[in-house]
Amino acid sequence: MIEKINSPEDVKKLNLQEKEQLAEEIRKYILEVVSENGGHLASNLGVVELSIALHSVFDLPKDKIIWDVGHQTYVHKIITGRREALKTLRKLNGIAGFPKTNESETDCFNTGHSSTSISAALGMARARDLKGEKHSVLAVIGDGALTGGMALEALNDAGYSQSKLTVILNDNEMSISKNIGGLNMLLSKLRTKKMYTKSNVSIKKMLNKIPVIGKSLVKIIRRAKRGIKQLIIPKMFFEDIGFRYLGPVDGHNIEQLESLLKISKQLDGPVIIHVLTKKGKGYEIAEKNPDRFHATGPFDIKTGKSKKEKKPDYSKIMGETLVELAHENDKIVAITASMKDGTGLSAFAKEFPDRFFDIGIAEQHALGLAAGMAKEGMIPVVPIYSSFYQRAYDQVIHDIAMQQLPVVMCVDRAGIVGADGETHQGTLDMAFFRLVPNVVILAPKNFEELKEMLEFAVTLNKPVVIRYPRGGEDSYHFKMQEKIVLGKAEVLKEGTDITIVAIGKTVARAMKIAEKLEKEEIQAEVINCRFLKPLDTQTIKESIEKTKTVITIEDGTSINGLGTAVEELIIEEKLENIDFQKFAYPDEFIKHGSVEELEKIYGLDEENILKKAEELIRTKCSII
Ligand SMILES: Cc1ncc(C[n+]2csc(CCOP(=O)(O)OP(=O)(O)O)c2C)c(N)n1
Repeated sequence: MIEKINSPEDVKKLNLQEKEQLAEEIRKYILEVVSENGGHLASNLGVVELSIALHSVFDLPKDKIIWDVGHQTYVHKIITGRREALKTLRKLNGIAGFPKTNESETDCFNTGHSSTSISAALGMARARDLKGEKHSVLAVIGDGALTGGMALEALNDAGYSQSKLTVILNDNEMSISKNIGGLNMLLSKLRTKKMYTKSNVSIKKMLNKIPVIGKSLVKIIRRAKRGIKQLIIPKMFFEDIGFRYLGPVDGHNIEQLESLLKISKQLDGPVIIHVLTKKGKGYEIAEKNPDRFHATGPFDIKTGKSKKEKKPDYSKIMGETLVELAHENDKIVAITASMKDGTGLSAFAKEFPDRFFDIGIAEQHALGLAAGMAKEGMIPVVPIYSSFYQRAYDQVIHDIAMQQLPVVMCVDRAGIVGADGETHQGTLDMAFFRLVPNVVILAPKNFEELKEMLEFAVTLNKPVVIRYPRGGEDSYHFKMQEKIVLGKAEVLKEGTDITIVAIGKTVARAMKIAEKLEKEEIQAEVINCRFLKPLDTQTIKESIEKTKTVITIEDGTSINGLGTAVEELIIEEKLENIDFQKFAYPDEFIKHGSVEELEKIYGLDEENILKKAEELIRTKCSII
């Protein structure tokens, strides 16, 4: 069946039984691809029937479907002509793990970060109305993503607007871990309502409730069985804020789903369809461990075991260190925006349940909450992925930095993250944090330094950022480790020919390059910057004055990072006749691919930097 599906039209032609068979085949195929390439498994297995039903009822690209987060679009990609391409999922030059408007006209809006879909859908609905067009606009949003402030802001506006749009609430009771919060309590009440079935809709009540009735709706209702008793529209929350609530409906029953989708198509005004799904559906191992299979690397289908050996990573080291520090200091609390496992906080949550707060996918609130707790004497540690810190920028500025509150902002997944691509690359954080007054910015060269930086940060009594990358430390063995002193860099190797200033994970690369240069009798001085802010201008200046040649290496954008800081220093200190080269990512969004591939493409690999450093020295010598 799946081999015959090259477009949504092919799905529309199938009868119910064939669609059910297709669902099973799609599941098997996704399992095969994700077990090879890695990716978001459980969420995709949960939306197979929903995606088939959506493509059966709506016509893309005329109708618009915006997928919140967008990690659950593999089924949609298969149906919309990308079945074979899915084998290249998340690979360099392959298809992306998220919707991309440049990949297909059926991907109408790029997503990757949570809780944006209802705003964008309402925007499209309003534009449609202003242009006098007639088509459907839908947002598919998970119960996790609904905890994000932006989704709630959009619901508030959409309910009041009375614009025609449909919100599909894909409720699987899970964010990455178990979903939490007051809204989850509301949803669990709604879940216990009698499920929608085609046959329990009362025609009479339906006709009274629905303001606009299209001919096709009348047909659907005529087809509904006799003896229909109940229309399930609980008068709760969603109805009160202006939505028509339909459901709950079994998200694995294509017939029921199509029936409700067709009804929503006929309704004017905002509609919310409450769809109940099971994360990981159809693959028992994922059904039992939906959090582990939310996003996974390659794994063995039979056992579910990861194909790669699990090594310690920066997140784990941060989490373990925090547990140790929290034993000594009862003021330390940890806050996560729905990323307990990803940020290494699971152990902390177990050890200190009263000092651990999972606050939903709500980075802004996480930082606001941290500010409040810090004001009252606590020391909040808030690990959030670099690209999600973008959400909370004003909270960093307005709530934390301006009041100089001692919040420790751990920026996880800083730098290039790889396969998740442009929405998830953490290349901007150094640039945007550096702009903020009062904030101290650190980056460790290895695990040991991360531990010491965290220990330093929780006693500093200032807003602190510690950024560290995804994955493990470099295999380079550092022979020394100086104590962390505010604003002091660490000179790891002395030299007279070239200064290499590096930060975070790039320090190991700088050392390897310096050792190779040494073999050519070029003496490099390597400075582990440690603090992007306050920068150790004294140490860097003295080194540049000595070598007259400097390169900077950083895993962030070339704008307003380490390179910019050193450039400013050269100008401000009026250092003359300096050869300077910056190694950083360009001013663009970096697509998906492995970290190694992307580093090579953008010239941050050891080989390229070494070559460029040699060229710099050679030109300098030839001039002399
Ligand atoms: C702003 C932001 N913060 C965190 C994440 C990481 N994240 C990706 S999916 C997800 C959980 C989404 O849960 P839900 O919306 O219920 O979808 P499900 O995976 O359960 O289908 C989270 C926290 C993100 N994508 N964006």
